[in-house]
Formats: sequence, structure tokens, C-alpha cells
Amino acid sequence: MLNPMDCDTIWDNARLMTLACDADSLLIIERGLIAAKAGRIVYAGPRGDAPELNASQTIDCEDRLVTPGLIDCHTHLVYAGSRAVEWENRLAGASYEDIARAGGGILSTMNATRAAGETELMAQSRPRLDALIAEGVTTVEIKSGYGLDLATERRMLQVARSLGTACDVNVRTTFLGAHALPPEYAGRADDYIDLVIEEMLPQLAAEGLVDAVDAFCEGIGFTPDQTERVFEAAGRLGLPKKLHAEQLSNLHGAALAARHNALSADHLEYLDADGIAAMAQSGTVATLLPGAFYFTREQKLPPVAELRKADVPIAIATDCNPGTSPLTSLLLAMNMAATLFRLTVAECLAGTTRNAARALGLPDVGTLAPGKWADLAVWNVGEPAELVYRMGSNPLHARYWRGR
Ligand code: DI6
Ligand code: FE
Repeated sequence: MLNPMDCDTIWDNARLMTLACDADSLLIIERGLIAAKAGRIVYAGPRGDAPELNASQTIDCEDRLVTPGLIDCHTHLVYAGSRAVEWENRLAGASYEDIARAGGGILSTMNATRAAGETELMAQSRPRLDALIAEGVTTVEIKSGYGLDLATERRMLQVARSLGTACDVNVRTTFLGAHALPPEYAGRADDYIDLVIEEMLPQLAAEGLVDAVDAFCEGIGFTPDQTERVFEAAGRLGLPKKLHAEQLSNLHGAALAARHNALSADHLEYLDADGIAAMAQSGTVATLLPGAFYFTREQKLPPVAELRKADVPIAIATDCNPGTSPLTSLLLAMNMAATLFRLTVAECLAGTTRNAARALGLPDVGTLAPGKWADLAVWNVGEPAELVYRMGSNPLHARYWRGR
């Protein structure tokens, strides 16, 4: 006779969506049970199949749907200032690119972010993170890229790390020094890239502030050659890569990212067949950002059917940023992905759990299985479709991060 398995917490009477099964993301285990010890799952499955358990605490989920905690795998939520008036001008006809070229856009957020001290930056960013957490997000990626100098990029990454300490959430930081050209380097983009790869990145990486490296490969951002140099520098430091690719035009960034075995290529409205084939080959995740598509009134749809056909894993994220996606709801991002991009409910849920974990290179979150962190979202919904269907309501009943 085996001794009962010791654990800290049991969640009983769950309608359990583990998202562990690639083939059927919508599989529900009725009368499911999860057990965790020291924050890690030791069992997730039918109650009837569970080993004998000895827990200090049992939580009755009362037949609610339980999913992995949600993962927002692409945000720029640390920044200062507001772009609401710029947006008002866009309503009157100015384009995003016009505003960027006139020194507004990303550079106006850069100015506000450079001017904000750490406390101020934290205070302005915290409500955006709180909003994500309130909807069941347990892992969030946060990019730098509004400092564009060493001191401010460092401050952004430090604030992101501090937010992770202050809140019950796993924060992953991405260095996006190659987001825009700061005015002091006007006309000298290659010199700025030298600064990014020779000083900023090695220094910030040495300080332990960088989990991944990203760049904005775009006409108003950086060229593929410059992006390549950033990726080579990341590679020398052993850091994973991500890329803003094919958002406004096709510079073949996704294929470049795939060549560098990037974790993800993000946006992808202008992605072509070669890019899809390259991503399929390298296993690079396609992160779709429907908030940015919606907010910029983009007309070109990302090639979802082709991505699906090629078996490229699809993630969905908010892209929370002040210029093109002032969105702090991952649930609404899912709704937009379904409505605007025609993703299925199963794809939306996998896109904010299993595939989002993959887009961050995190093997221990995104599904509910033994060994994974006990990051759970408990929902007041009857069917999974309701999580994606609703707009602007929050059916979260409870959220657990690392078992607590
Ligand atoms: N693509 C985007 O959509 C954001 N950054 C990027 O590289 C926009 C950032 C901003 O306008 O502040
Ligand atoms: Fe972005």
C-alpha cells in the first residue's frame, strides 16, 4: 500500500482545461482535480484517476472552468505619458507614419519616459499590469524600447523587474533598444545600432535585466541588415530573439527571425509564403496582435489560414503600448483575434496559454501538467467559447500564481 502523496493544495471539482493536448485544446476534463506542492503541479486530471493525496488545503472550484493562467507574450506596458491627443489627430486624418516622421509617436513616449524617474514610471505602468492580472494573466512579457539610451532602457527594465516583484506575476523582460532611432542619432542609424550592440545590450545583459532581444524591423524602424546585427549580438550573449516583423510592410523579417531560430515573429500582417515556410521549419511562433491591427485600422489581414496549414504555432498578445494598441485586456485581444482574424476559440485559448509560453521560451507554464507551475485561472463561464465571445466583461472568479 502506497503512502498518500503529500501536497499543499488541491483544487477539486474543476472543469479542467489543461491545454496540454496539442490536438484538442478544448478538451474538458469533468470532475477534474489539480494538486500542487511548493507551487508546482503534481497532478492534473480526472479526480477518479488521482493518487491518494494528503493536502493541507482543498479549494472547491464548484464545477467552474479552470484553465492555465493566461500569458501575455508581447507588451510594452512600461512607459510614461499619454498619446491620447496624438490619437485624436489621427482620427482627424494624420497617419501613424506621418506622426512618427514628424517626431511624434514613439519619440514622444521616449521623451516622457526619459523624463520620468523610477517611482513615477512604476506608478504609471502598474495599473496596466494590474488590469492584465485582474483578467487571469500570470505571465507577462514587458519590452524596453522607449528609453533609447542606456540609462532609460535600464530604468524601464528595472521597473519591469520591480513590477514582477511587487505583483504575483511572472515578468519576462525583452530588450528592444532597436525600437526607434533617438533624435541624437538622426541620420546615423548604423551608429545607433553600434551603441545598441556594443554598449547597451552587453551591459544590460550583464546586469541580468534581459531575458530576450527584440527589434522593430520596418521602414520606420530598422532595416533587415541592422536587425541581423542585433540578432548576432544577442546570439553571442546566448539570448533568445523575437522580432516585430511584417507589421506595415514586407521586409522579410519573419524569414530572418526564423533563420536565427527566434522564439517568435510578431504582427505579421504582410507575411508571405516564404516567411511562413521558414517559420514552420524553425518552429518560430507567430504572435498575432489584433489590438494593433484594430487600432491602426490596418486593412491587410495576417495569413492565418496559411499559418494554420503550415502548422506554425499561433500566439495572441495585447501589444499593450501607447501608440498602436492601448489595450490592457487579453480577453478582448482573444475576441478580436476571433472576430477580425477568424481564429477559432481553441486557437485563441492555445494562443494565450500553450503557444504564448512557447513564444517566451518558457517550458514550465502555459499548460496544466505535472512539473508545471500551478498558475491557474478559475472562470465563471459555462463554456470555453464564453471567454472569447464576451467583450468588456471579466468572468474571472479566482487566479492562482505558483499555487497561491
Ligand atoms: N510596433 C508597434 O505596434 C509598436 N511598436 C512597434 O514596434 C508601436 C509603439 C508606439 O507607437 O509607441
Ligand atoms: Fe509591439
